[in-house]
Amino acid sequence: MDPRPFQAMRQAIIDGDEDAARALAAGSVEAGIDPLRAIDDGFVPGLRHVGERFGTGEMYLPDMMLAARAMKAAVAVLEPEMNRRAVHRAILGRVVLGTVKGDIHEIGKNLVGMMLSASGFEVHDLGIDVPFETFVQRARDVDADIVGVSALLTTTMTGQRAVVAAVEAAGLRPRVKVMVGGAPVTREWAAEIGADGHSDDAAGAVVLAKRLMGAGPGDRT
Ligand code: B1M
Repeated sequence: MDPRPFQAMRQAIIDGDEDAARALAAGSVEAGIDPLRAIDDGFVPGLRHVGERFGTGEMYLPDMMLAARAMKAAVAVLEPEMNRRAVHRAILGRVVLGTVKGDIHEIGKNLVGMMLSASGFEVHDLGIDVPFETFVQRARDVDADIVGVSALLTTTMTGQRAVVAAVEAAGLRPRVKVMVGGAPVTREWAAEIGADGHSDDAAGAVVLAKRLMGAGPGDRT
């Protein structure tokens, strides 16, 4: 496939160009490009580039904010197409999902939520900066099967341990499974905190969630 649209998507995110990102997303839908492919091969590499440059001091917080805004604009255009392509009948399970307390990164968590919904899960998205008790409270309220906890900072990853402990203390485990994810999260970390599994990306999160529901192979931490 012609790599140019993907390069343009990447560049739109690096430039923090919301209008271009939106237009490229719409163009990709018109061209019949799989929205997931547009996200993974086009837009996300742009975010990654900005993150790396931020890490080395070559780009700054406002650059990251603009890139994130452009990314969200693109995803908003792609989401209906993702849902349109979704093929599912029955509800596979209920997932309570959120980004842990102290952490406001939401793009990856939102993608995970979208993919889970598109795959047949009922997703209750608690948003960002979610207190540990809120995960437990909502899991009880909706009779969740899975609690999903995202963390993007090494400083907030510890919050995932607190959520596992809170779910445990509330007597919801082992029926309610806890899955964790986010850029710094590893298999070793998930095992250390007693989570039921982790995934490196949104597609893997779906495989894992299905496995936790007893419906697929998944990746076991
Ligand atoms: Co932030 N930030 N940021 N940031 N930011 C990172 C994470 C960082 C790695 C950049 C860097 O330094 N290179 C760095 C963390 C360093 C560290 O802890 N080791 C960092 C920092 C330092 C910060 C601030 C502290 C900066 C500051 O203020 N000085 C600050 C913290 C704010 C806070 O949370 N309290 C901050 C702020 C921000 C913005 C607000 C500007 C913005 C977020 C906007 C938003 O979300 N609305 C932002 C962004 C955009 C990034 C980068 C550039 C991109 C993150 C992203 O959206 N990636 C990021 C650099 C990077 O990650 N390379 C960076 C794309 C997304 C699709 O991937 O989120 O990894 P990801 O999600 C993936 C997987 O991880 C997985 O699936 C997703 C889809 O494939 N996954 C799960 C995620 N959650 C999952 C849950 C699951 C399963 C899988 O199950 C439940």
